[in-house]
Amino acid sequence: MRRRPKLEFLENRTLLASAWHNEWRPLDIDSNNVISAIDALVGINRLNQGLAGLLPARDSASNEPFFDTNGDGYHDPLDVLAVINALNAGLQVTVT
Ligand SMILES: [Ca+2]
Ligand SMILES: [Ca+2]
Repeated sequence: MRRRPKLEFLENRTLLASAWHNEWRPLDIDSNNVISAIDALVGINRLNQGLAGLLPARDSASNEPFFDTNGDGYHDPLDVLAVINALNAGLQVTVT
């Protein structure tokens, strides 16, 4: 039996990855290869500017910090809390 080729449409997919998420070092907000209090501070400063919420589109050439530590597309206190919790747990990491 010979089958005729036919075109099938795939369902729409939503890309869940956030461009504001540091894929290799999620808690390294300022992307300097060290997870430190500065990462928390950078995140807190943005929240204090009233910029919490859905993150805008990010220019691929942007060198802005990776505010979205949990990769959900939003910048909110949970992103900063993840850094603070890691630091409180004694995790100050230098990534080589
Ligand atoms: Ca850092
Ligand atoms: Ca987030």
